[in-house]
Amino acid sequence: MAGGDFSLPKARPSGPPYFSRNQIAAALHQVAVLLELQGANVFRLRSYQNASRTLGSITEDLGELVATGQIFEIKGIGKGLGSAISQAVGEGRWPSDWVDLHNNTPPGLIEMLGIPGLGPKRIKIMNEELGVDSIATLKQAAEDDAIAGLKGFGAKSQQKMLDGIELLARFRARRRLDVGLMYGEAFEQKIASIDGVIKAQLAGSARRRKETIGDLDVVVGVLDEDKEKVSEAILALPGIADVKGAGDSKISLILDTSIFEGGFSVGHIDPNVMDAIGGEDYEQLESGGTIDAQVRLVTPEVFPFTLAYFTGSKEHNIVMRQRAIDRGLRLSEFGLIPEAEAGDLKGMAAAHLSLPAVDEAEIYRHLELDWVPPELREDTGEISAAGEEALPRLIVPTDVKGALHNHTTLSDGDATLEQMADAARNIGWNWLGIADHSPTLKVANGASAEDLLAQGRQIKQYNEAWLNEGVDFRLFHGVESDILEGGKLDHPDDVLGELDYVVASVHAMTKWKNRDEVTNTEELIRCIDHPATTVLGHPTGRILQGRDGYEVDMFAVIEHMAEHNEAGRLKAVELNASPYRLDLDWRLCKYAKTNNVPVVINPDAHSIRGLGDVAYGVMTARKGWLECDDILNSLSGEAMTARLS
Ligand code: DGT
Ligand code: CA
Ligand code: CA
Ligand code: ZN
Repeated sequence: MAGGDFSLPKARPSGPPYFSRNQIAAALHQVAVLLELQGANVFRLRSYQNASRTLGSITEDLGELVATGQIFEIKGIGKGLGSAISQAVGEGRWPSDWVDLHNNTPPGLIEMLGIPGLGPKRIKIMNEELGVDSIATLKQAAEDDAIAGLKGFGAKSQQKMLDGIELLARFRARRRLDVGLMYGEAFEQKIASIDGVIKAQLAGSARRRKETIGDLDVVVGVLDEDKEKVSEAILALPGIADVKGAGDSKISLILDTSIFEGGFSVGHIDPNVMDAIGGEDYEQLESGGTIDAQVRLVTPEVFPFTLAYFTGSKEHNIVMRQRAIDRGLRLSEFGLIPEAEAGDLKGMAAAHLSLPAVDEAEIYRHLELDWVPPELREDTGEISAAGEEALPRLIVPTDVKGALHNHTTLSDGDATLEQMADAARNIGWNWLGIADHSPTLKVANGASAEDLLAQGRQIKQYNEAWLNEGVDFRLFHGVESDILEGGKLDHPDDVLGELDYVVASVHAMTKWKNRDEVTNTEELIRCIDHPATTVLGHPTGRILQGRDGYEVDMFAVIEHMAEHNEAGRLKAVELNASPYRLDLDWRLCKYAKTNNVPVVINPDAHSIRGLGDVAYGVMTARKGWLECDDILNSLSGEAMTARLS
């Protein structure tokens, strides 16, 4: 519920049953919360809480329990609640006292329920004692230090509320790419399987693989005569928390986590990252989260134009439209229409005059352009490149043969060296680099020099065995060294000399964030100058939706790395593929490319599953114009051995 919608669930279009067991349980829970906000009798609200919990755990079919009257026999569901549930399930109508309760509760109080860790009891106290009646007034009261003085509150819980307000605002504004894609792809597939849908495709920033997503945009191809039927079927899909607007060709709605049949979990997160995004509060927000979605229904002839338009970006569209104007054409979401013929006709009314296009490529061809991959549509030179046959040949997932920054149980990973190697082989890689944490990073169980060297001997044995068996797979041995004061590395030179490579990364974020750009840049450059440093790990330290990176002049850093590479010394910049980081930013990938600084896409895997994050790194690298030759990951095991020696 937190961060999400707090209104009574909408009935299915047909029934009975008009509501599912989960919807009834959610409604009962809401009633309990609202009663508590209003200061109702404890026994009364407990009966709702208990009923909600009971319904959440039964395995019988609710429709049947209601139809047979067995609902009244369930422990904790008496006559009153039994009738209320029967009416809802059987007739699709909520009891009027439940509806009244929702209508009579000030929206500001409900809004505050979205703040992680804040419940109805405390909201009621703050409302009575301080007149707090919205998130805005709560924030003011906390900043005025008025809450700390309330009985049972204190300075700590006051601060926690301020943090919660900030977290909620950030969370509501945009979502990370991985989360947006999970919702988007689930929704796209559900729509695609509806009878009458010719094609459904995710557009907008999700299709462009931006690092964060504002809302989802889906374009649906459907014949005119099927529009109504399809639109009704979309509104009846599971996972729709609310409908903001539904017209003939446009639907705006809110999706929630019930769209995921297997449930929704955030998976394993590096504790360091977890901290930055709000810890348990974040998990709570995410599991009760929602995302907005806009659906456009269009006929198949118009589909490519609508898809191109809603893929954006707005900036890309503006340049495209101008290019059309220069050729006497009018480009819109409905078509590419000769100006001379269009006259006063606008929108769909002019669609029949459009030049034909079976796909997006044909639209680009009409404008004398190559098809531009969606990731590049940000108006950063892609349109002129498309006019000169100069678009990059972007990398694809299968170009990745290995990655350099991965952890094992030697530091803070979940999987052993052997398990990680097996997993890498299973996904078709030819090599894997192991870079566990260095001793200074105690929170991540940084390994001692002794343990590190022992890991190296084990790696050597594995490599010899694979060589003898004729298996084309090898491990490289590195370390993720913390960058210490003065840009120093975290092991003596003789230990570093035993390794294949070093990933140098900043972990003392507080110190680096409190320092100026010039000093930080100098420190990074000093560390890069260390002969043992091979890769600069998560170069800015940013956590998406969590914290900004430290101040640093990445242009200067990349230029400095370029000098090393020119002199034949390998200095690569990491594109950390964790969807929480995606650091190097795609906007800087192109800069690395033009400076001939190799990029290495690294999952920073702390588990077998973590290796899969490389997919997000590939998306971001594509967005940053990277080709096979620009990344180290595309090298064969043999070529990688040569690059590292
Ligand atoms: P988001 O949702 O903030 O992550 O970013 P987008 O790019 O998905 O933006 P959104 O959802 O507002 O609109 C989807 C696309 O529709 C956008 O990328 C381009 C197109 N579009 C929306 N508004 C305009 C506009 O005013 N002019 C033009 N040329 N295109 C627009
Ligand atoms: Ca969007
Ligand atoms: Ca949108
Ligand atoms: Zn790491």
